[in-house]
Amino acid sequence: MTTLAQYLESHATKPIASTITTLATASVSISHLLAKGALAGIHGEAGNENIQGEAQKKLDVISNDLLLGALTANPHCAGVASEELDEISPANRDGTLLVTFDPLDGSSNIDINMTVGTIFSVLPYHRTGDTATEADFLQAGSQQVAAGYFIYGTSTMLALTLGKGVAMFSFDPNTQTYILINDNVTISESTAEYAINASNYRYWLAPMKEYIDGLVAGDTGVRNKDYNTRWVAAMIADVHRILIRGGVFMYPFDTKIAGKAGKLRLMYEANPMSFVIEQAGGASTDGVKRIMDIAPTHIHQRIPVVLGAKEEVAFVKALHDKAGILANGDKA
Ligand code: AFP
Repeated sequence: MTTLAQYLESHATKPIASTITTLATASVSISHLLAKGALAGIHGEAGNENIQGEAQKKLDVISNDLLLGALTANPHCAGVASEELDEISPANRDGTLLVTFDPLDGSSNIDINMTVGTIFSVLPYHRTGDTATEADFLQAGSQQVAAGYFIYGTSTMLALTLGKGVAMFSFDPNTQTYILINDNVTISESTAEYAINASNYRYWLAPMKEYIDGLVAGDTGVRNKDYNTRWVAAMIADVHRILIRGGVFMYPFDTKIAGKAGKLRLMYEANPMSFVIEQAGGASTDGVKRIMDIAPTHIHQRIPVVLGAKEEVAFVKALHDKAGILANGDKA
């Protein structure tokens, strides 16, 4: 039996091991709060809006504060950026790492007792000034040194990549430790299961409509096989399902909200999940480009996401290429 501490000891540098341990400790507190649910008085709205203009749940705020407090106290952490906070938080001047996180992905699921999770990404800090600034965070996903998520479902689990495959851990409530259950998580290149919010169909670009039309047509269409749909409406749960049993997840470019290319955030959701999926043998694109090659322009940037089984991701990209779609959704 290998604990997370033992795994980190043999697979990670000291700063990375320490940072992941800090994240894991905070995740245990979040998991305990979630387990108490309504009894802890944490259901409902906190009455604020985050930078994305969404209502914050009480537990979003609590989880954010827990992670922020723990990470800024870690001497290896030079700065922290949270999906819930407008500004980045500079931390320790001698730190060598930057951490971004979505404290509670899928938080609209809390009140209905469904799966939520914490997504994190760890980047190197290349000292440019006295303390970390937003510009220091704007690195492509390919620069990540670690990423993963804690999923609070029927059990609490951690999926972690340090850039050499993906390891899966399960939280043992008896010993209060994460135990390694799979040190080489892989996903199949092909699949017959896809995840998308089809209510946005009319807002999609033509290649995405063409792709989904093909899947819906099943064995009577161009793909010659029947597909199944799953949509939890929490990226964390949809991506976890793909890691466990394969599939493709999409939140594509849409014109629903003017000026926003997609719903998901590059720095808090798309990059860390792309790193995990690629390290498990899958692929990830915004339709035009590999997500981890995108140079971020803003810490809260949103982008379209298509990730999972390689065959499907390549098929979607080929349709976008054929249609001459550019990165901003325009046609060439
Ligand atoms: P919340 O964290 O605000 O609940 O959003 C979750 C999420 O960003 C992502 O995890 C889901 O895939 C996506 O929203 C679901 O969005 P729709 O409600 O538009 O299907």
